[in-house]
Amino acid sequence: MNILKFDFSSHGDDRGQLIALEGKRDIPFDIKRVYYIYNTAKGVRRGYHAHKRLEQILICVSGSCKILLDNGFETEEVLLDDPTVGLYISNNMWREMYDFSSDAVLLVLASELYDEKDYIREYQEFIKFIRG
Ligand code: T46
Repeated sequence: MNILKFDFSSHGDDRGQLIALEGKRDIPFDIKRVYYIYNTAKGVRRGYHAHKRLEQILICVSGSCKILLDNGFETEEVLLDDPTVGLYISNNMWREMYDFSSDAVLLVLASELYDEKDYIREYQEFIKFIRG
């Protein structure tokens, strides 16, 4: 599977690091929504859905977690453990997030406002949607 990751440049000095992300410059879409996942209990696995339209960038800004990507034909596991790296997730991609470290903060930049109708939450429905 073709995994698209973005390497963000960090403005570092003796005070520490700062990363700024601008829609359509540092990432390929306008940012309409930001959310973050934190305080994830040990052993939790979440996600289990795909989106019909939504595109997102996932950045583990603290700690680490793993992402399973499934395009309906192939799967790939991606480790996110670096705040300078963003994982692009296109529409029509099943995702699961797991192995969160206790300090993990998963920041998500989204191309659309929240819309429950955009979710495909049943795996078999996803496979039908992809394969026609
Ligand atoms: C995704 C992965 C990476 C809202 O009210 N607004 C929002 O913008 C979001 C994202 C969620 N919610 C509500 C809906 C649920 O009642 O927050 C609750 C938890 O959402 P969900 O169970 O969908 O969380 P995850 O971790 O399974 O999935 C989330 C995103 O929903 C999803 O788009 O790609 O993170």
